[in-house]
Amino acid sequence: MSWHVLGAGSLGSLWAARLARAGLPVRLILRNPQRLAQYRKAGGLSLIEHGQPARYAIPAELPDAPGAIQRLLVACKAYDAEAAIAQVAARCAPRCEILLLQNGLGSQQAIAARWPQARCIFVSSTEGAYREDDFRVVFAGRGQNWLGDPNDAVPPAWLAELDQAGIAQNWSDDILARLWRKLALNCAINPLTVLHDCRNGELRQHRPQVAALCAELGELLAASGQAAAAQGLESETWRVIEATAANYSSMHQDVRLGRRTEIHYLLGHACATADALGLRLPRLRALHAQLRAHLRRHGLPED
Ligand code: NAD
Ligand code: KPL
Repeated sequence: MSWHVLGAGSLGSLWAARLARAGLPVRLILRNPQRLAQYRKAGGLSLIEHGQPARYAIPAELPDAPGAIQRLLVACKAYDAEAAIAQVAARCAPRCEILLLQNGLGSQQAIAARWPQARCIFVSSTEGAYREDDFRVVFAGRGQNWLGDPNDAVPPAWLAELDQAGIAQNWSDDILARLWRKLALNCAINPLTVLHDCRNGELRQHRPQVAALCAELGELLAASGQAAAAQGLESETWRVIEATAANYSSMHQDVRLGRRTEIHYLLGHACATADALGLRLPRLRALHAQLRAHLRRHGLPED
């Protein structure tokens, strides 16, 4: 059974290259004929590991190509994922499996609700990759991929293919807790690095602000039925800040490069959930408003 990879950006290329390297059947789905022509000209996907590039001539096709899709890995940004799946939905087999690599929360639930016949598997990844150029991706940080299905605890048999491909994986019986925890960490760190225009480690100078946000995020997690994900949130936030002290957060990098952020699926999702639960959380809401104003001033979408 083929892996169809929708979105040949950083993470999509990282997954596709490793699957192909292990001899597993993979096909890339590119968004339009121009991208397909550029890909063919590049001669395949290049993955750079430890400074060494290797090229993989993975077959690529357009969304409306013939052939049923049984297993779809969606590696678009959260704001593009649903529309991208809609372009291939007619090709999806009745019990198609859709792996969703998006950060934050909200896009996964919208997709699962729109295609209830598919099995949607949510993925929380701590791996790091970035695009050096079109179809040239650097594997920048080893990590873990947590996979889970909120509606079905039985792991799929093909997890063994990920092991075969050297893709670090763990099946989670509570993937929503993992995604909520990562969302909370991202909400406590990323917006402040944008507003203070600083590296993660420089948040040490804003300790009370980080602490106050962690307290409200903990309250939100507990009220959302994620009490376990709320445990020790502030100490883990500081651990992550120390471990990534020299780095700029992904949101900081997006803003600096003039790219749309995933704010809607991070702080936006946190504030929308707080609204639905009738929670006040004034610091989180103020942070959301400040970040939106900052994005507006930089000519970037506010959601
Ligand atoms: P990216 O921008 O590098 O790649 C997204 C790709 O999707 C782009 O190539 C884009 O052209 C493509 N795309 C968008 N719409 C499409 C469509 N309709 N049809 C086909 N292709 C389409 O993004 P990324 O960094 O790989 O991130 C993907 C997701 O993974 C995000 O939610 C991100 O937060 C998450 N994530 C990324 C990393 C990382 O290190 N890059 C780590 C953890 C999580
Ligand atoms: O995931 C991150 C990001 O930059 O998006 C970390 C390093 C955890 C900071 O929130």
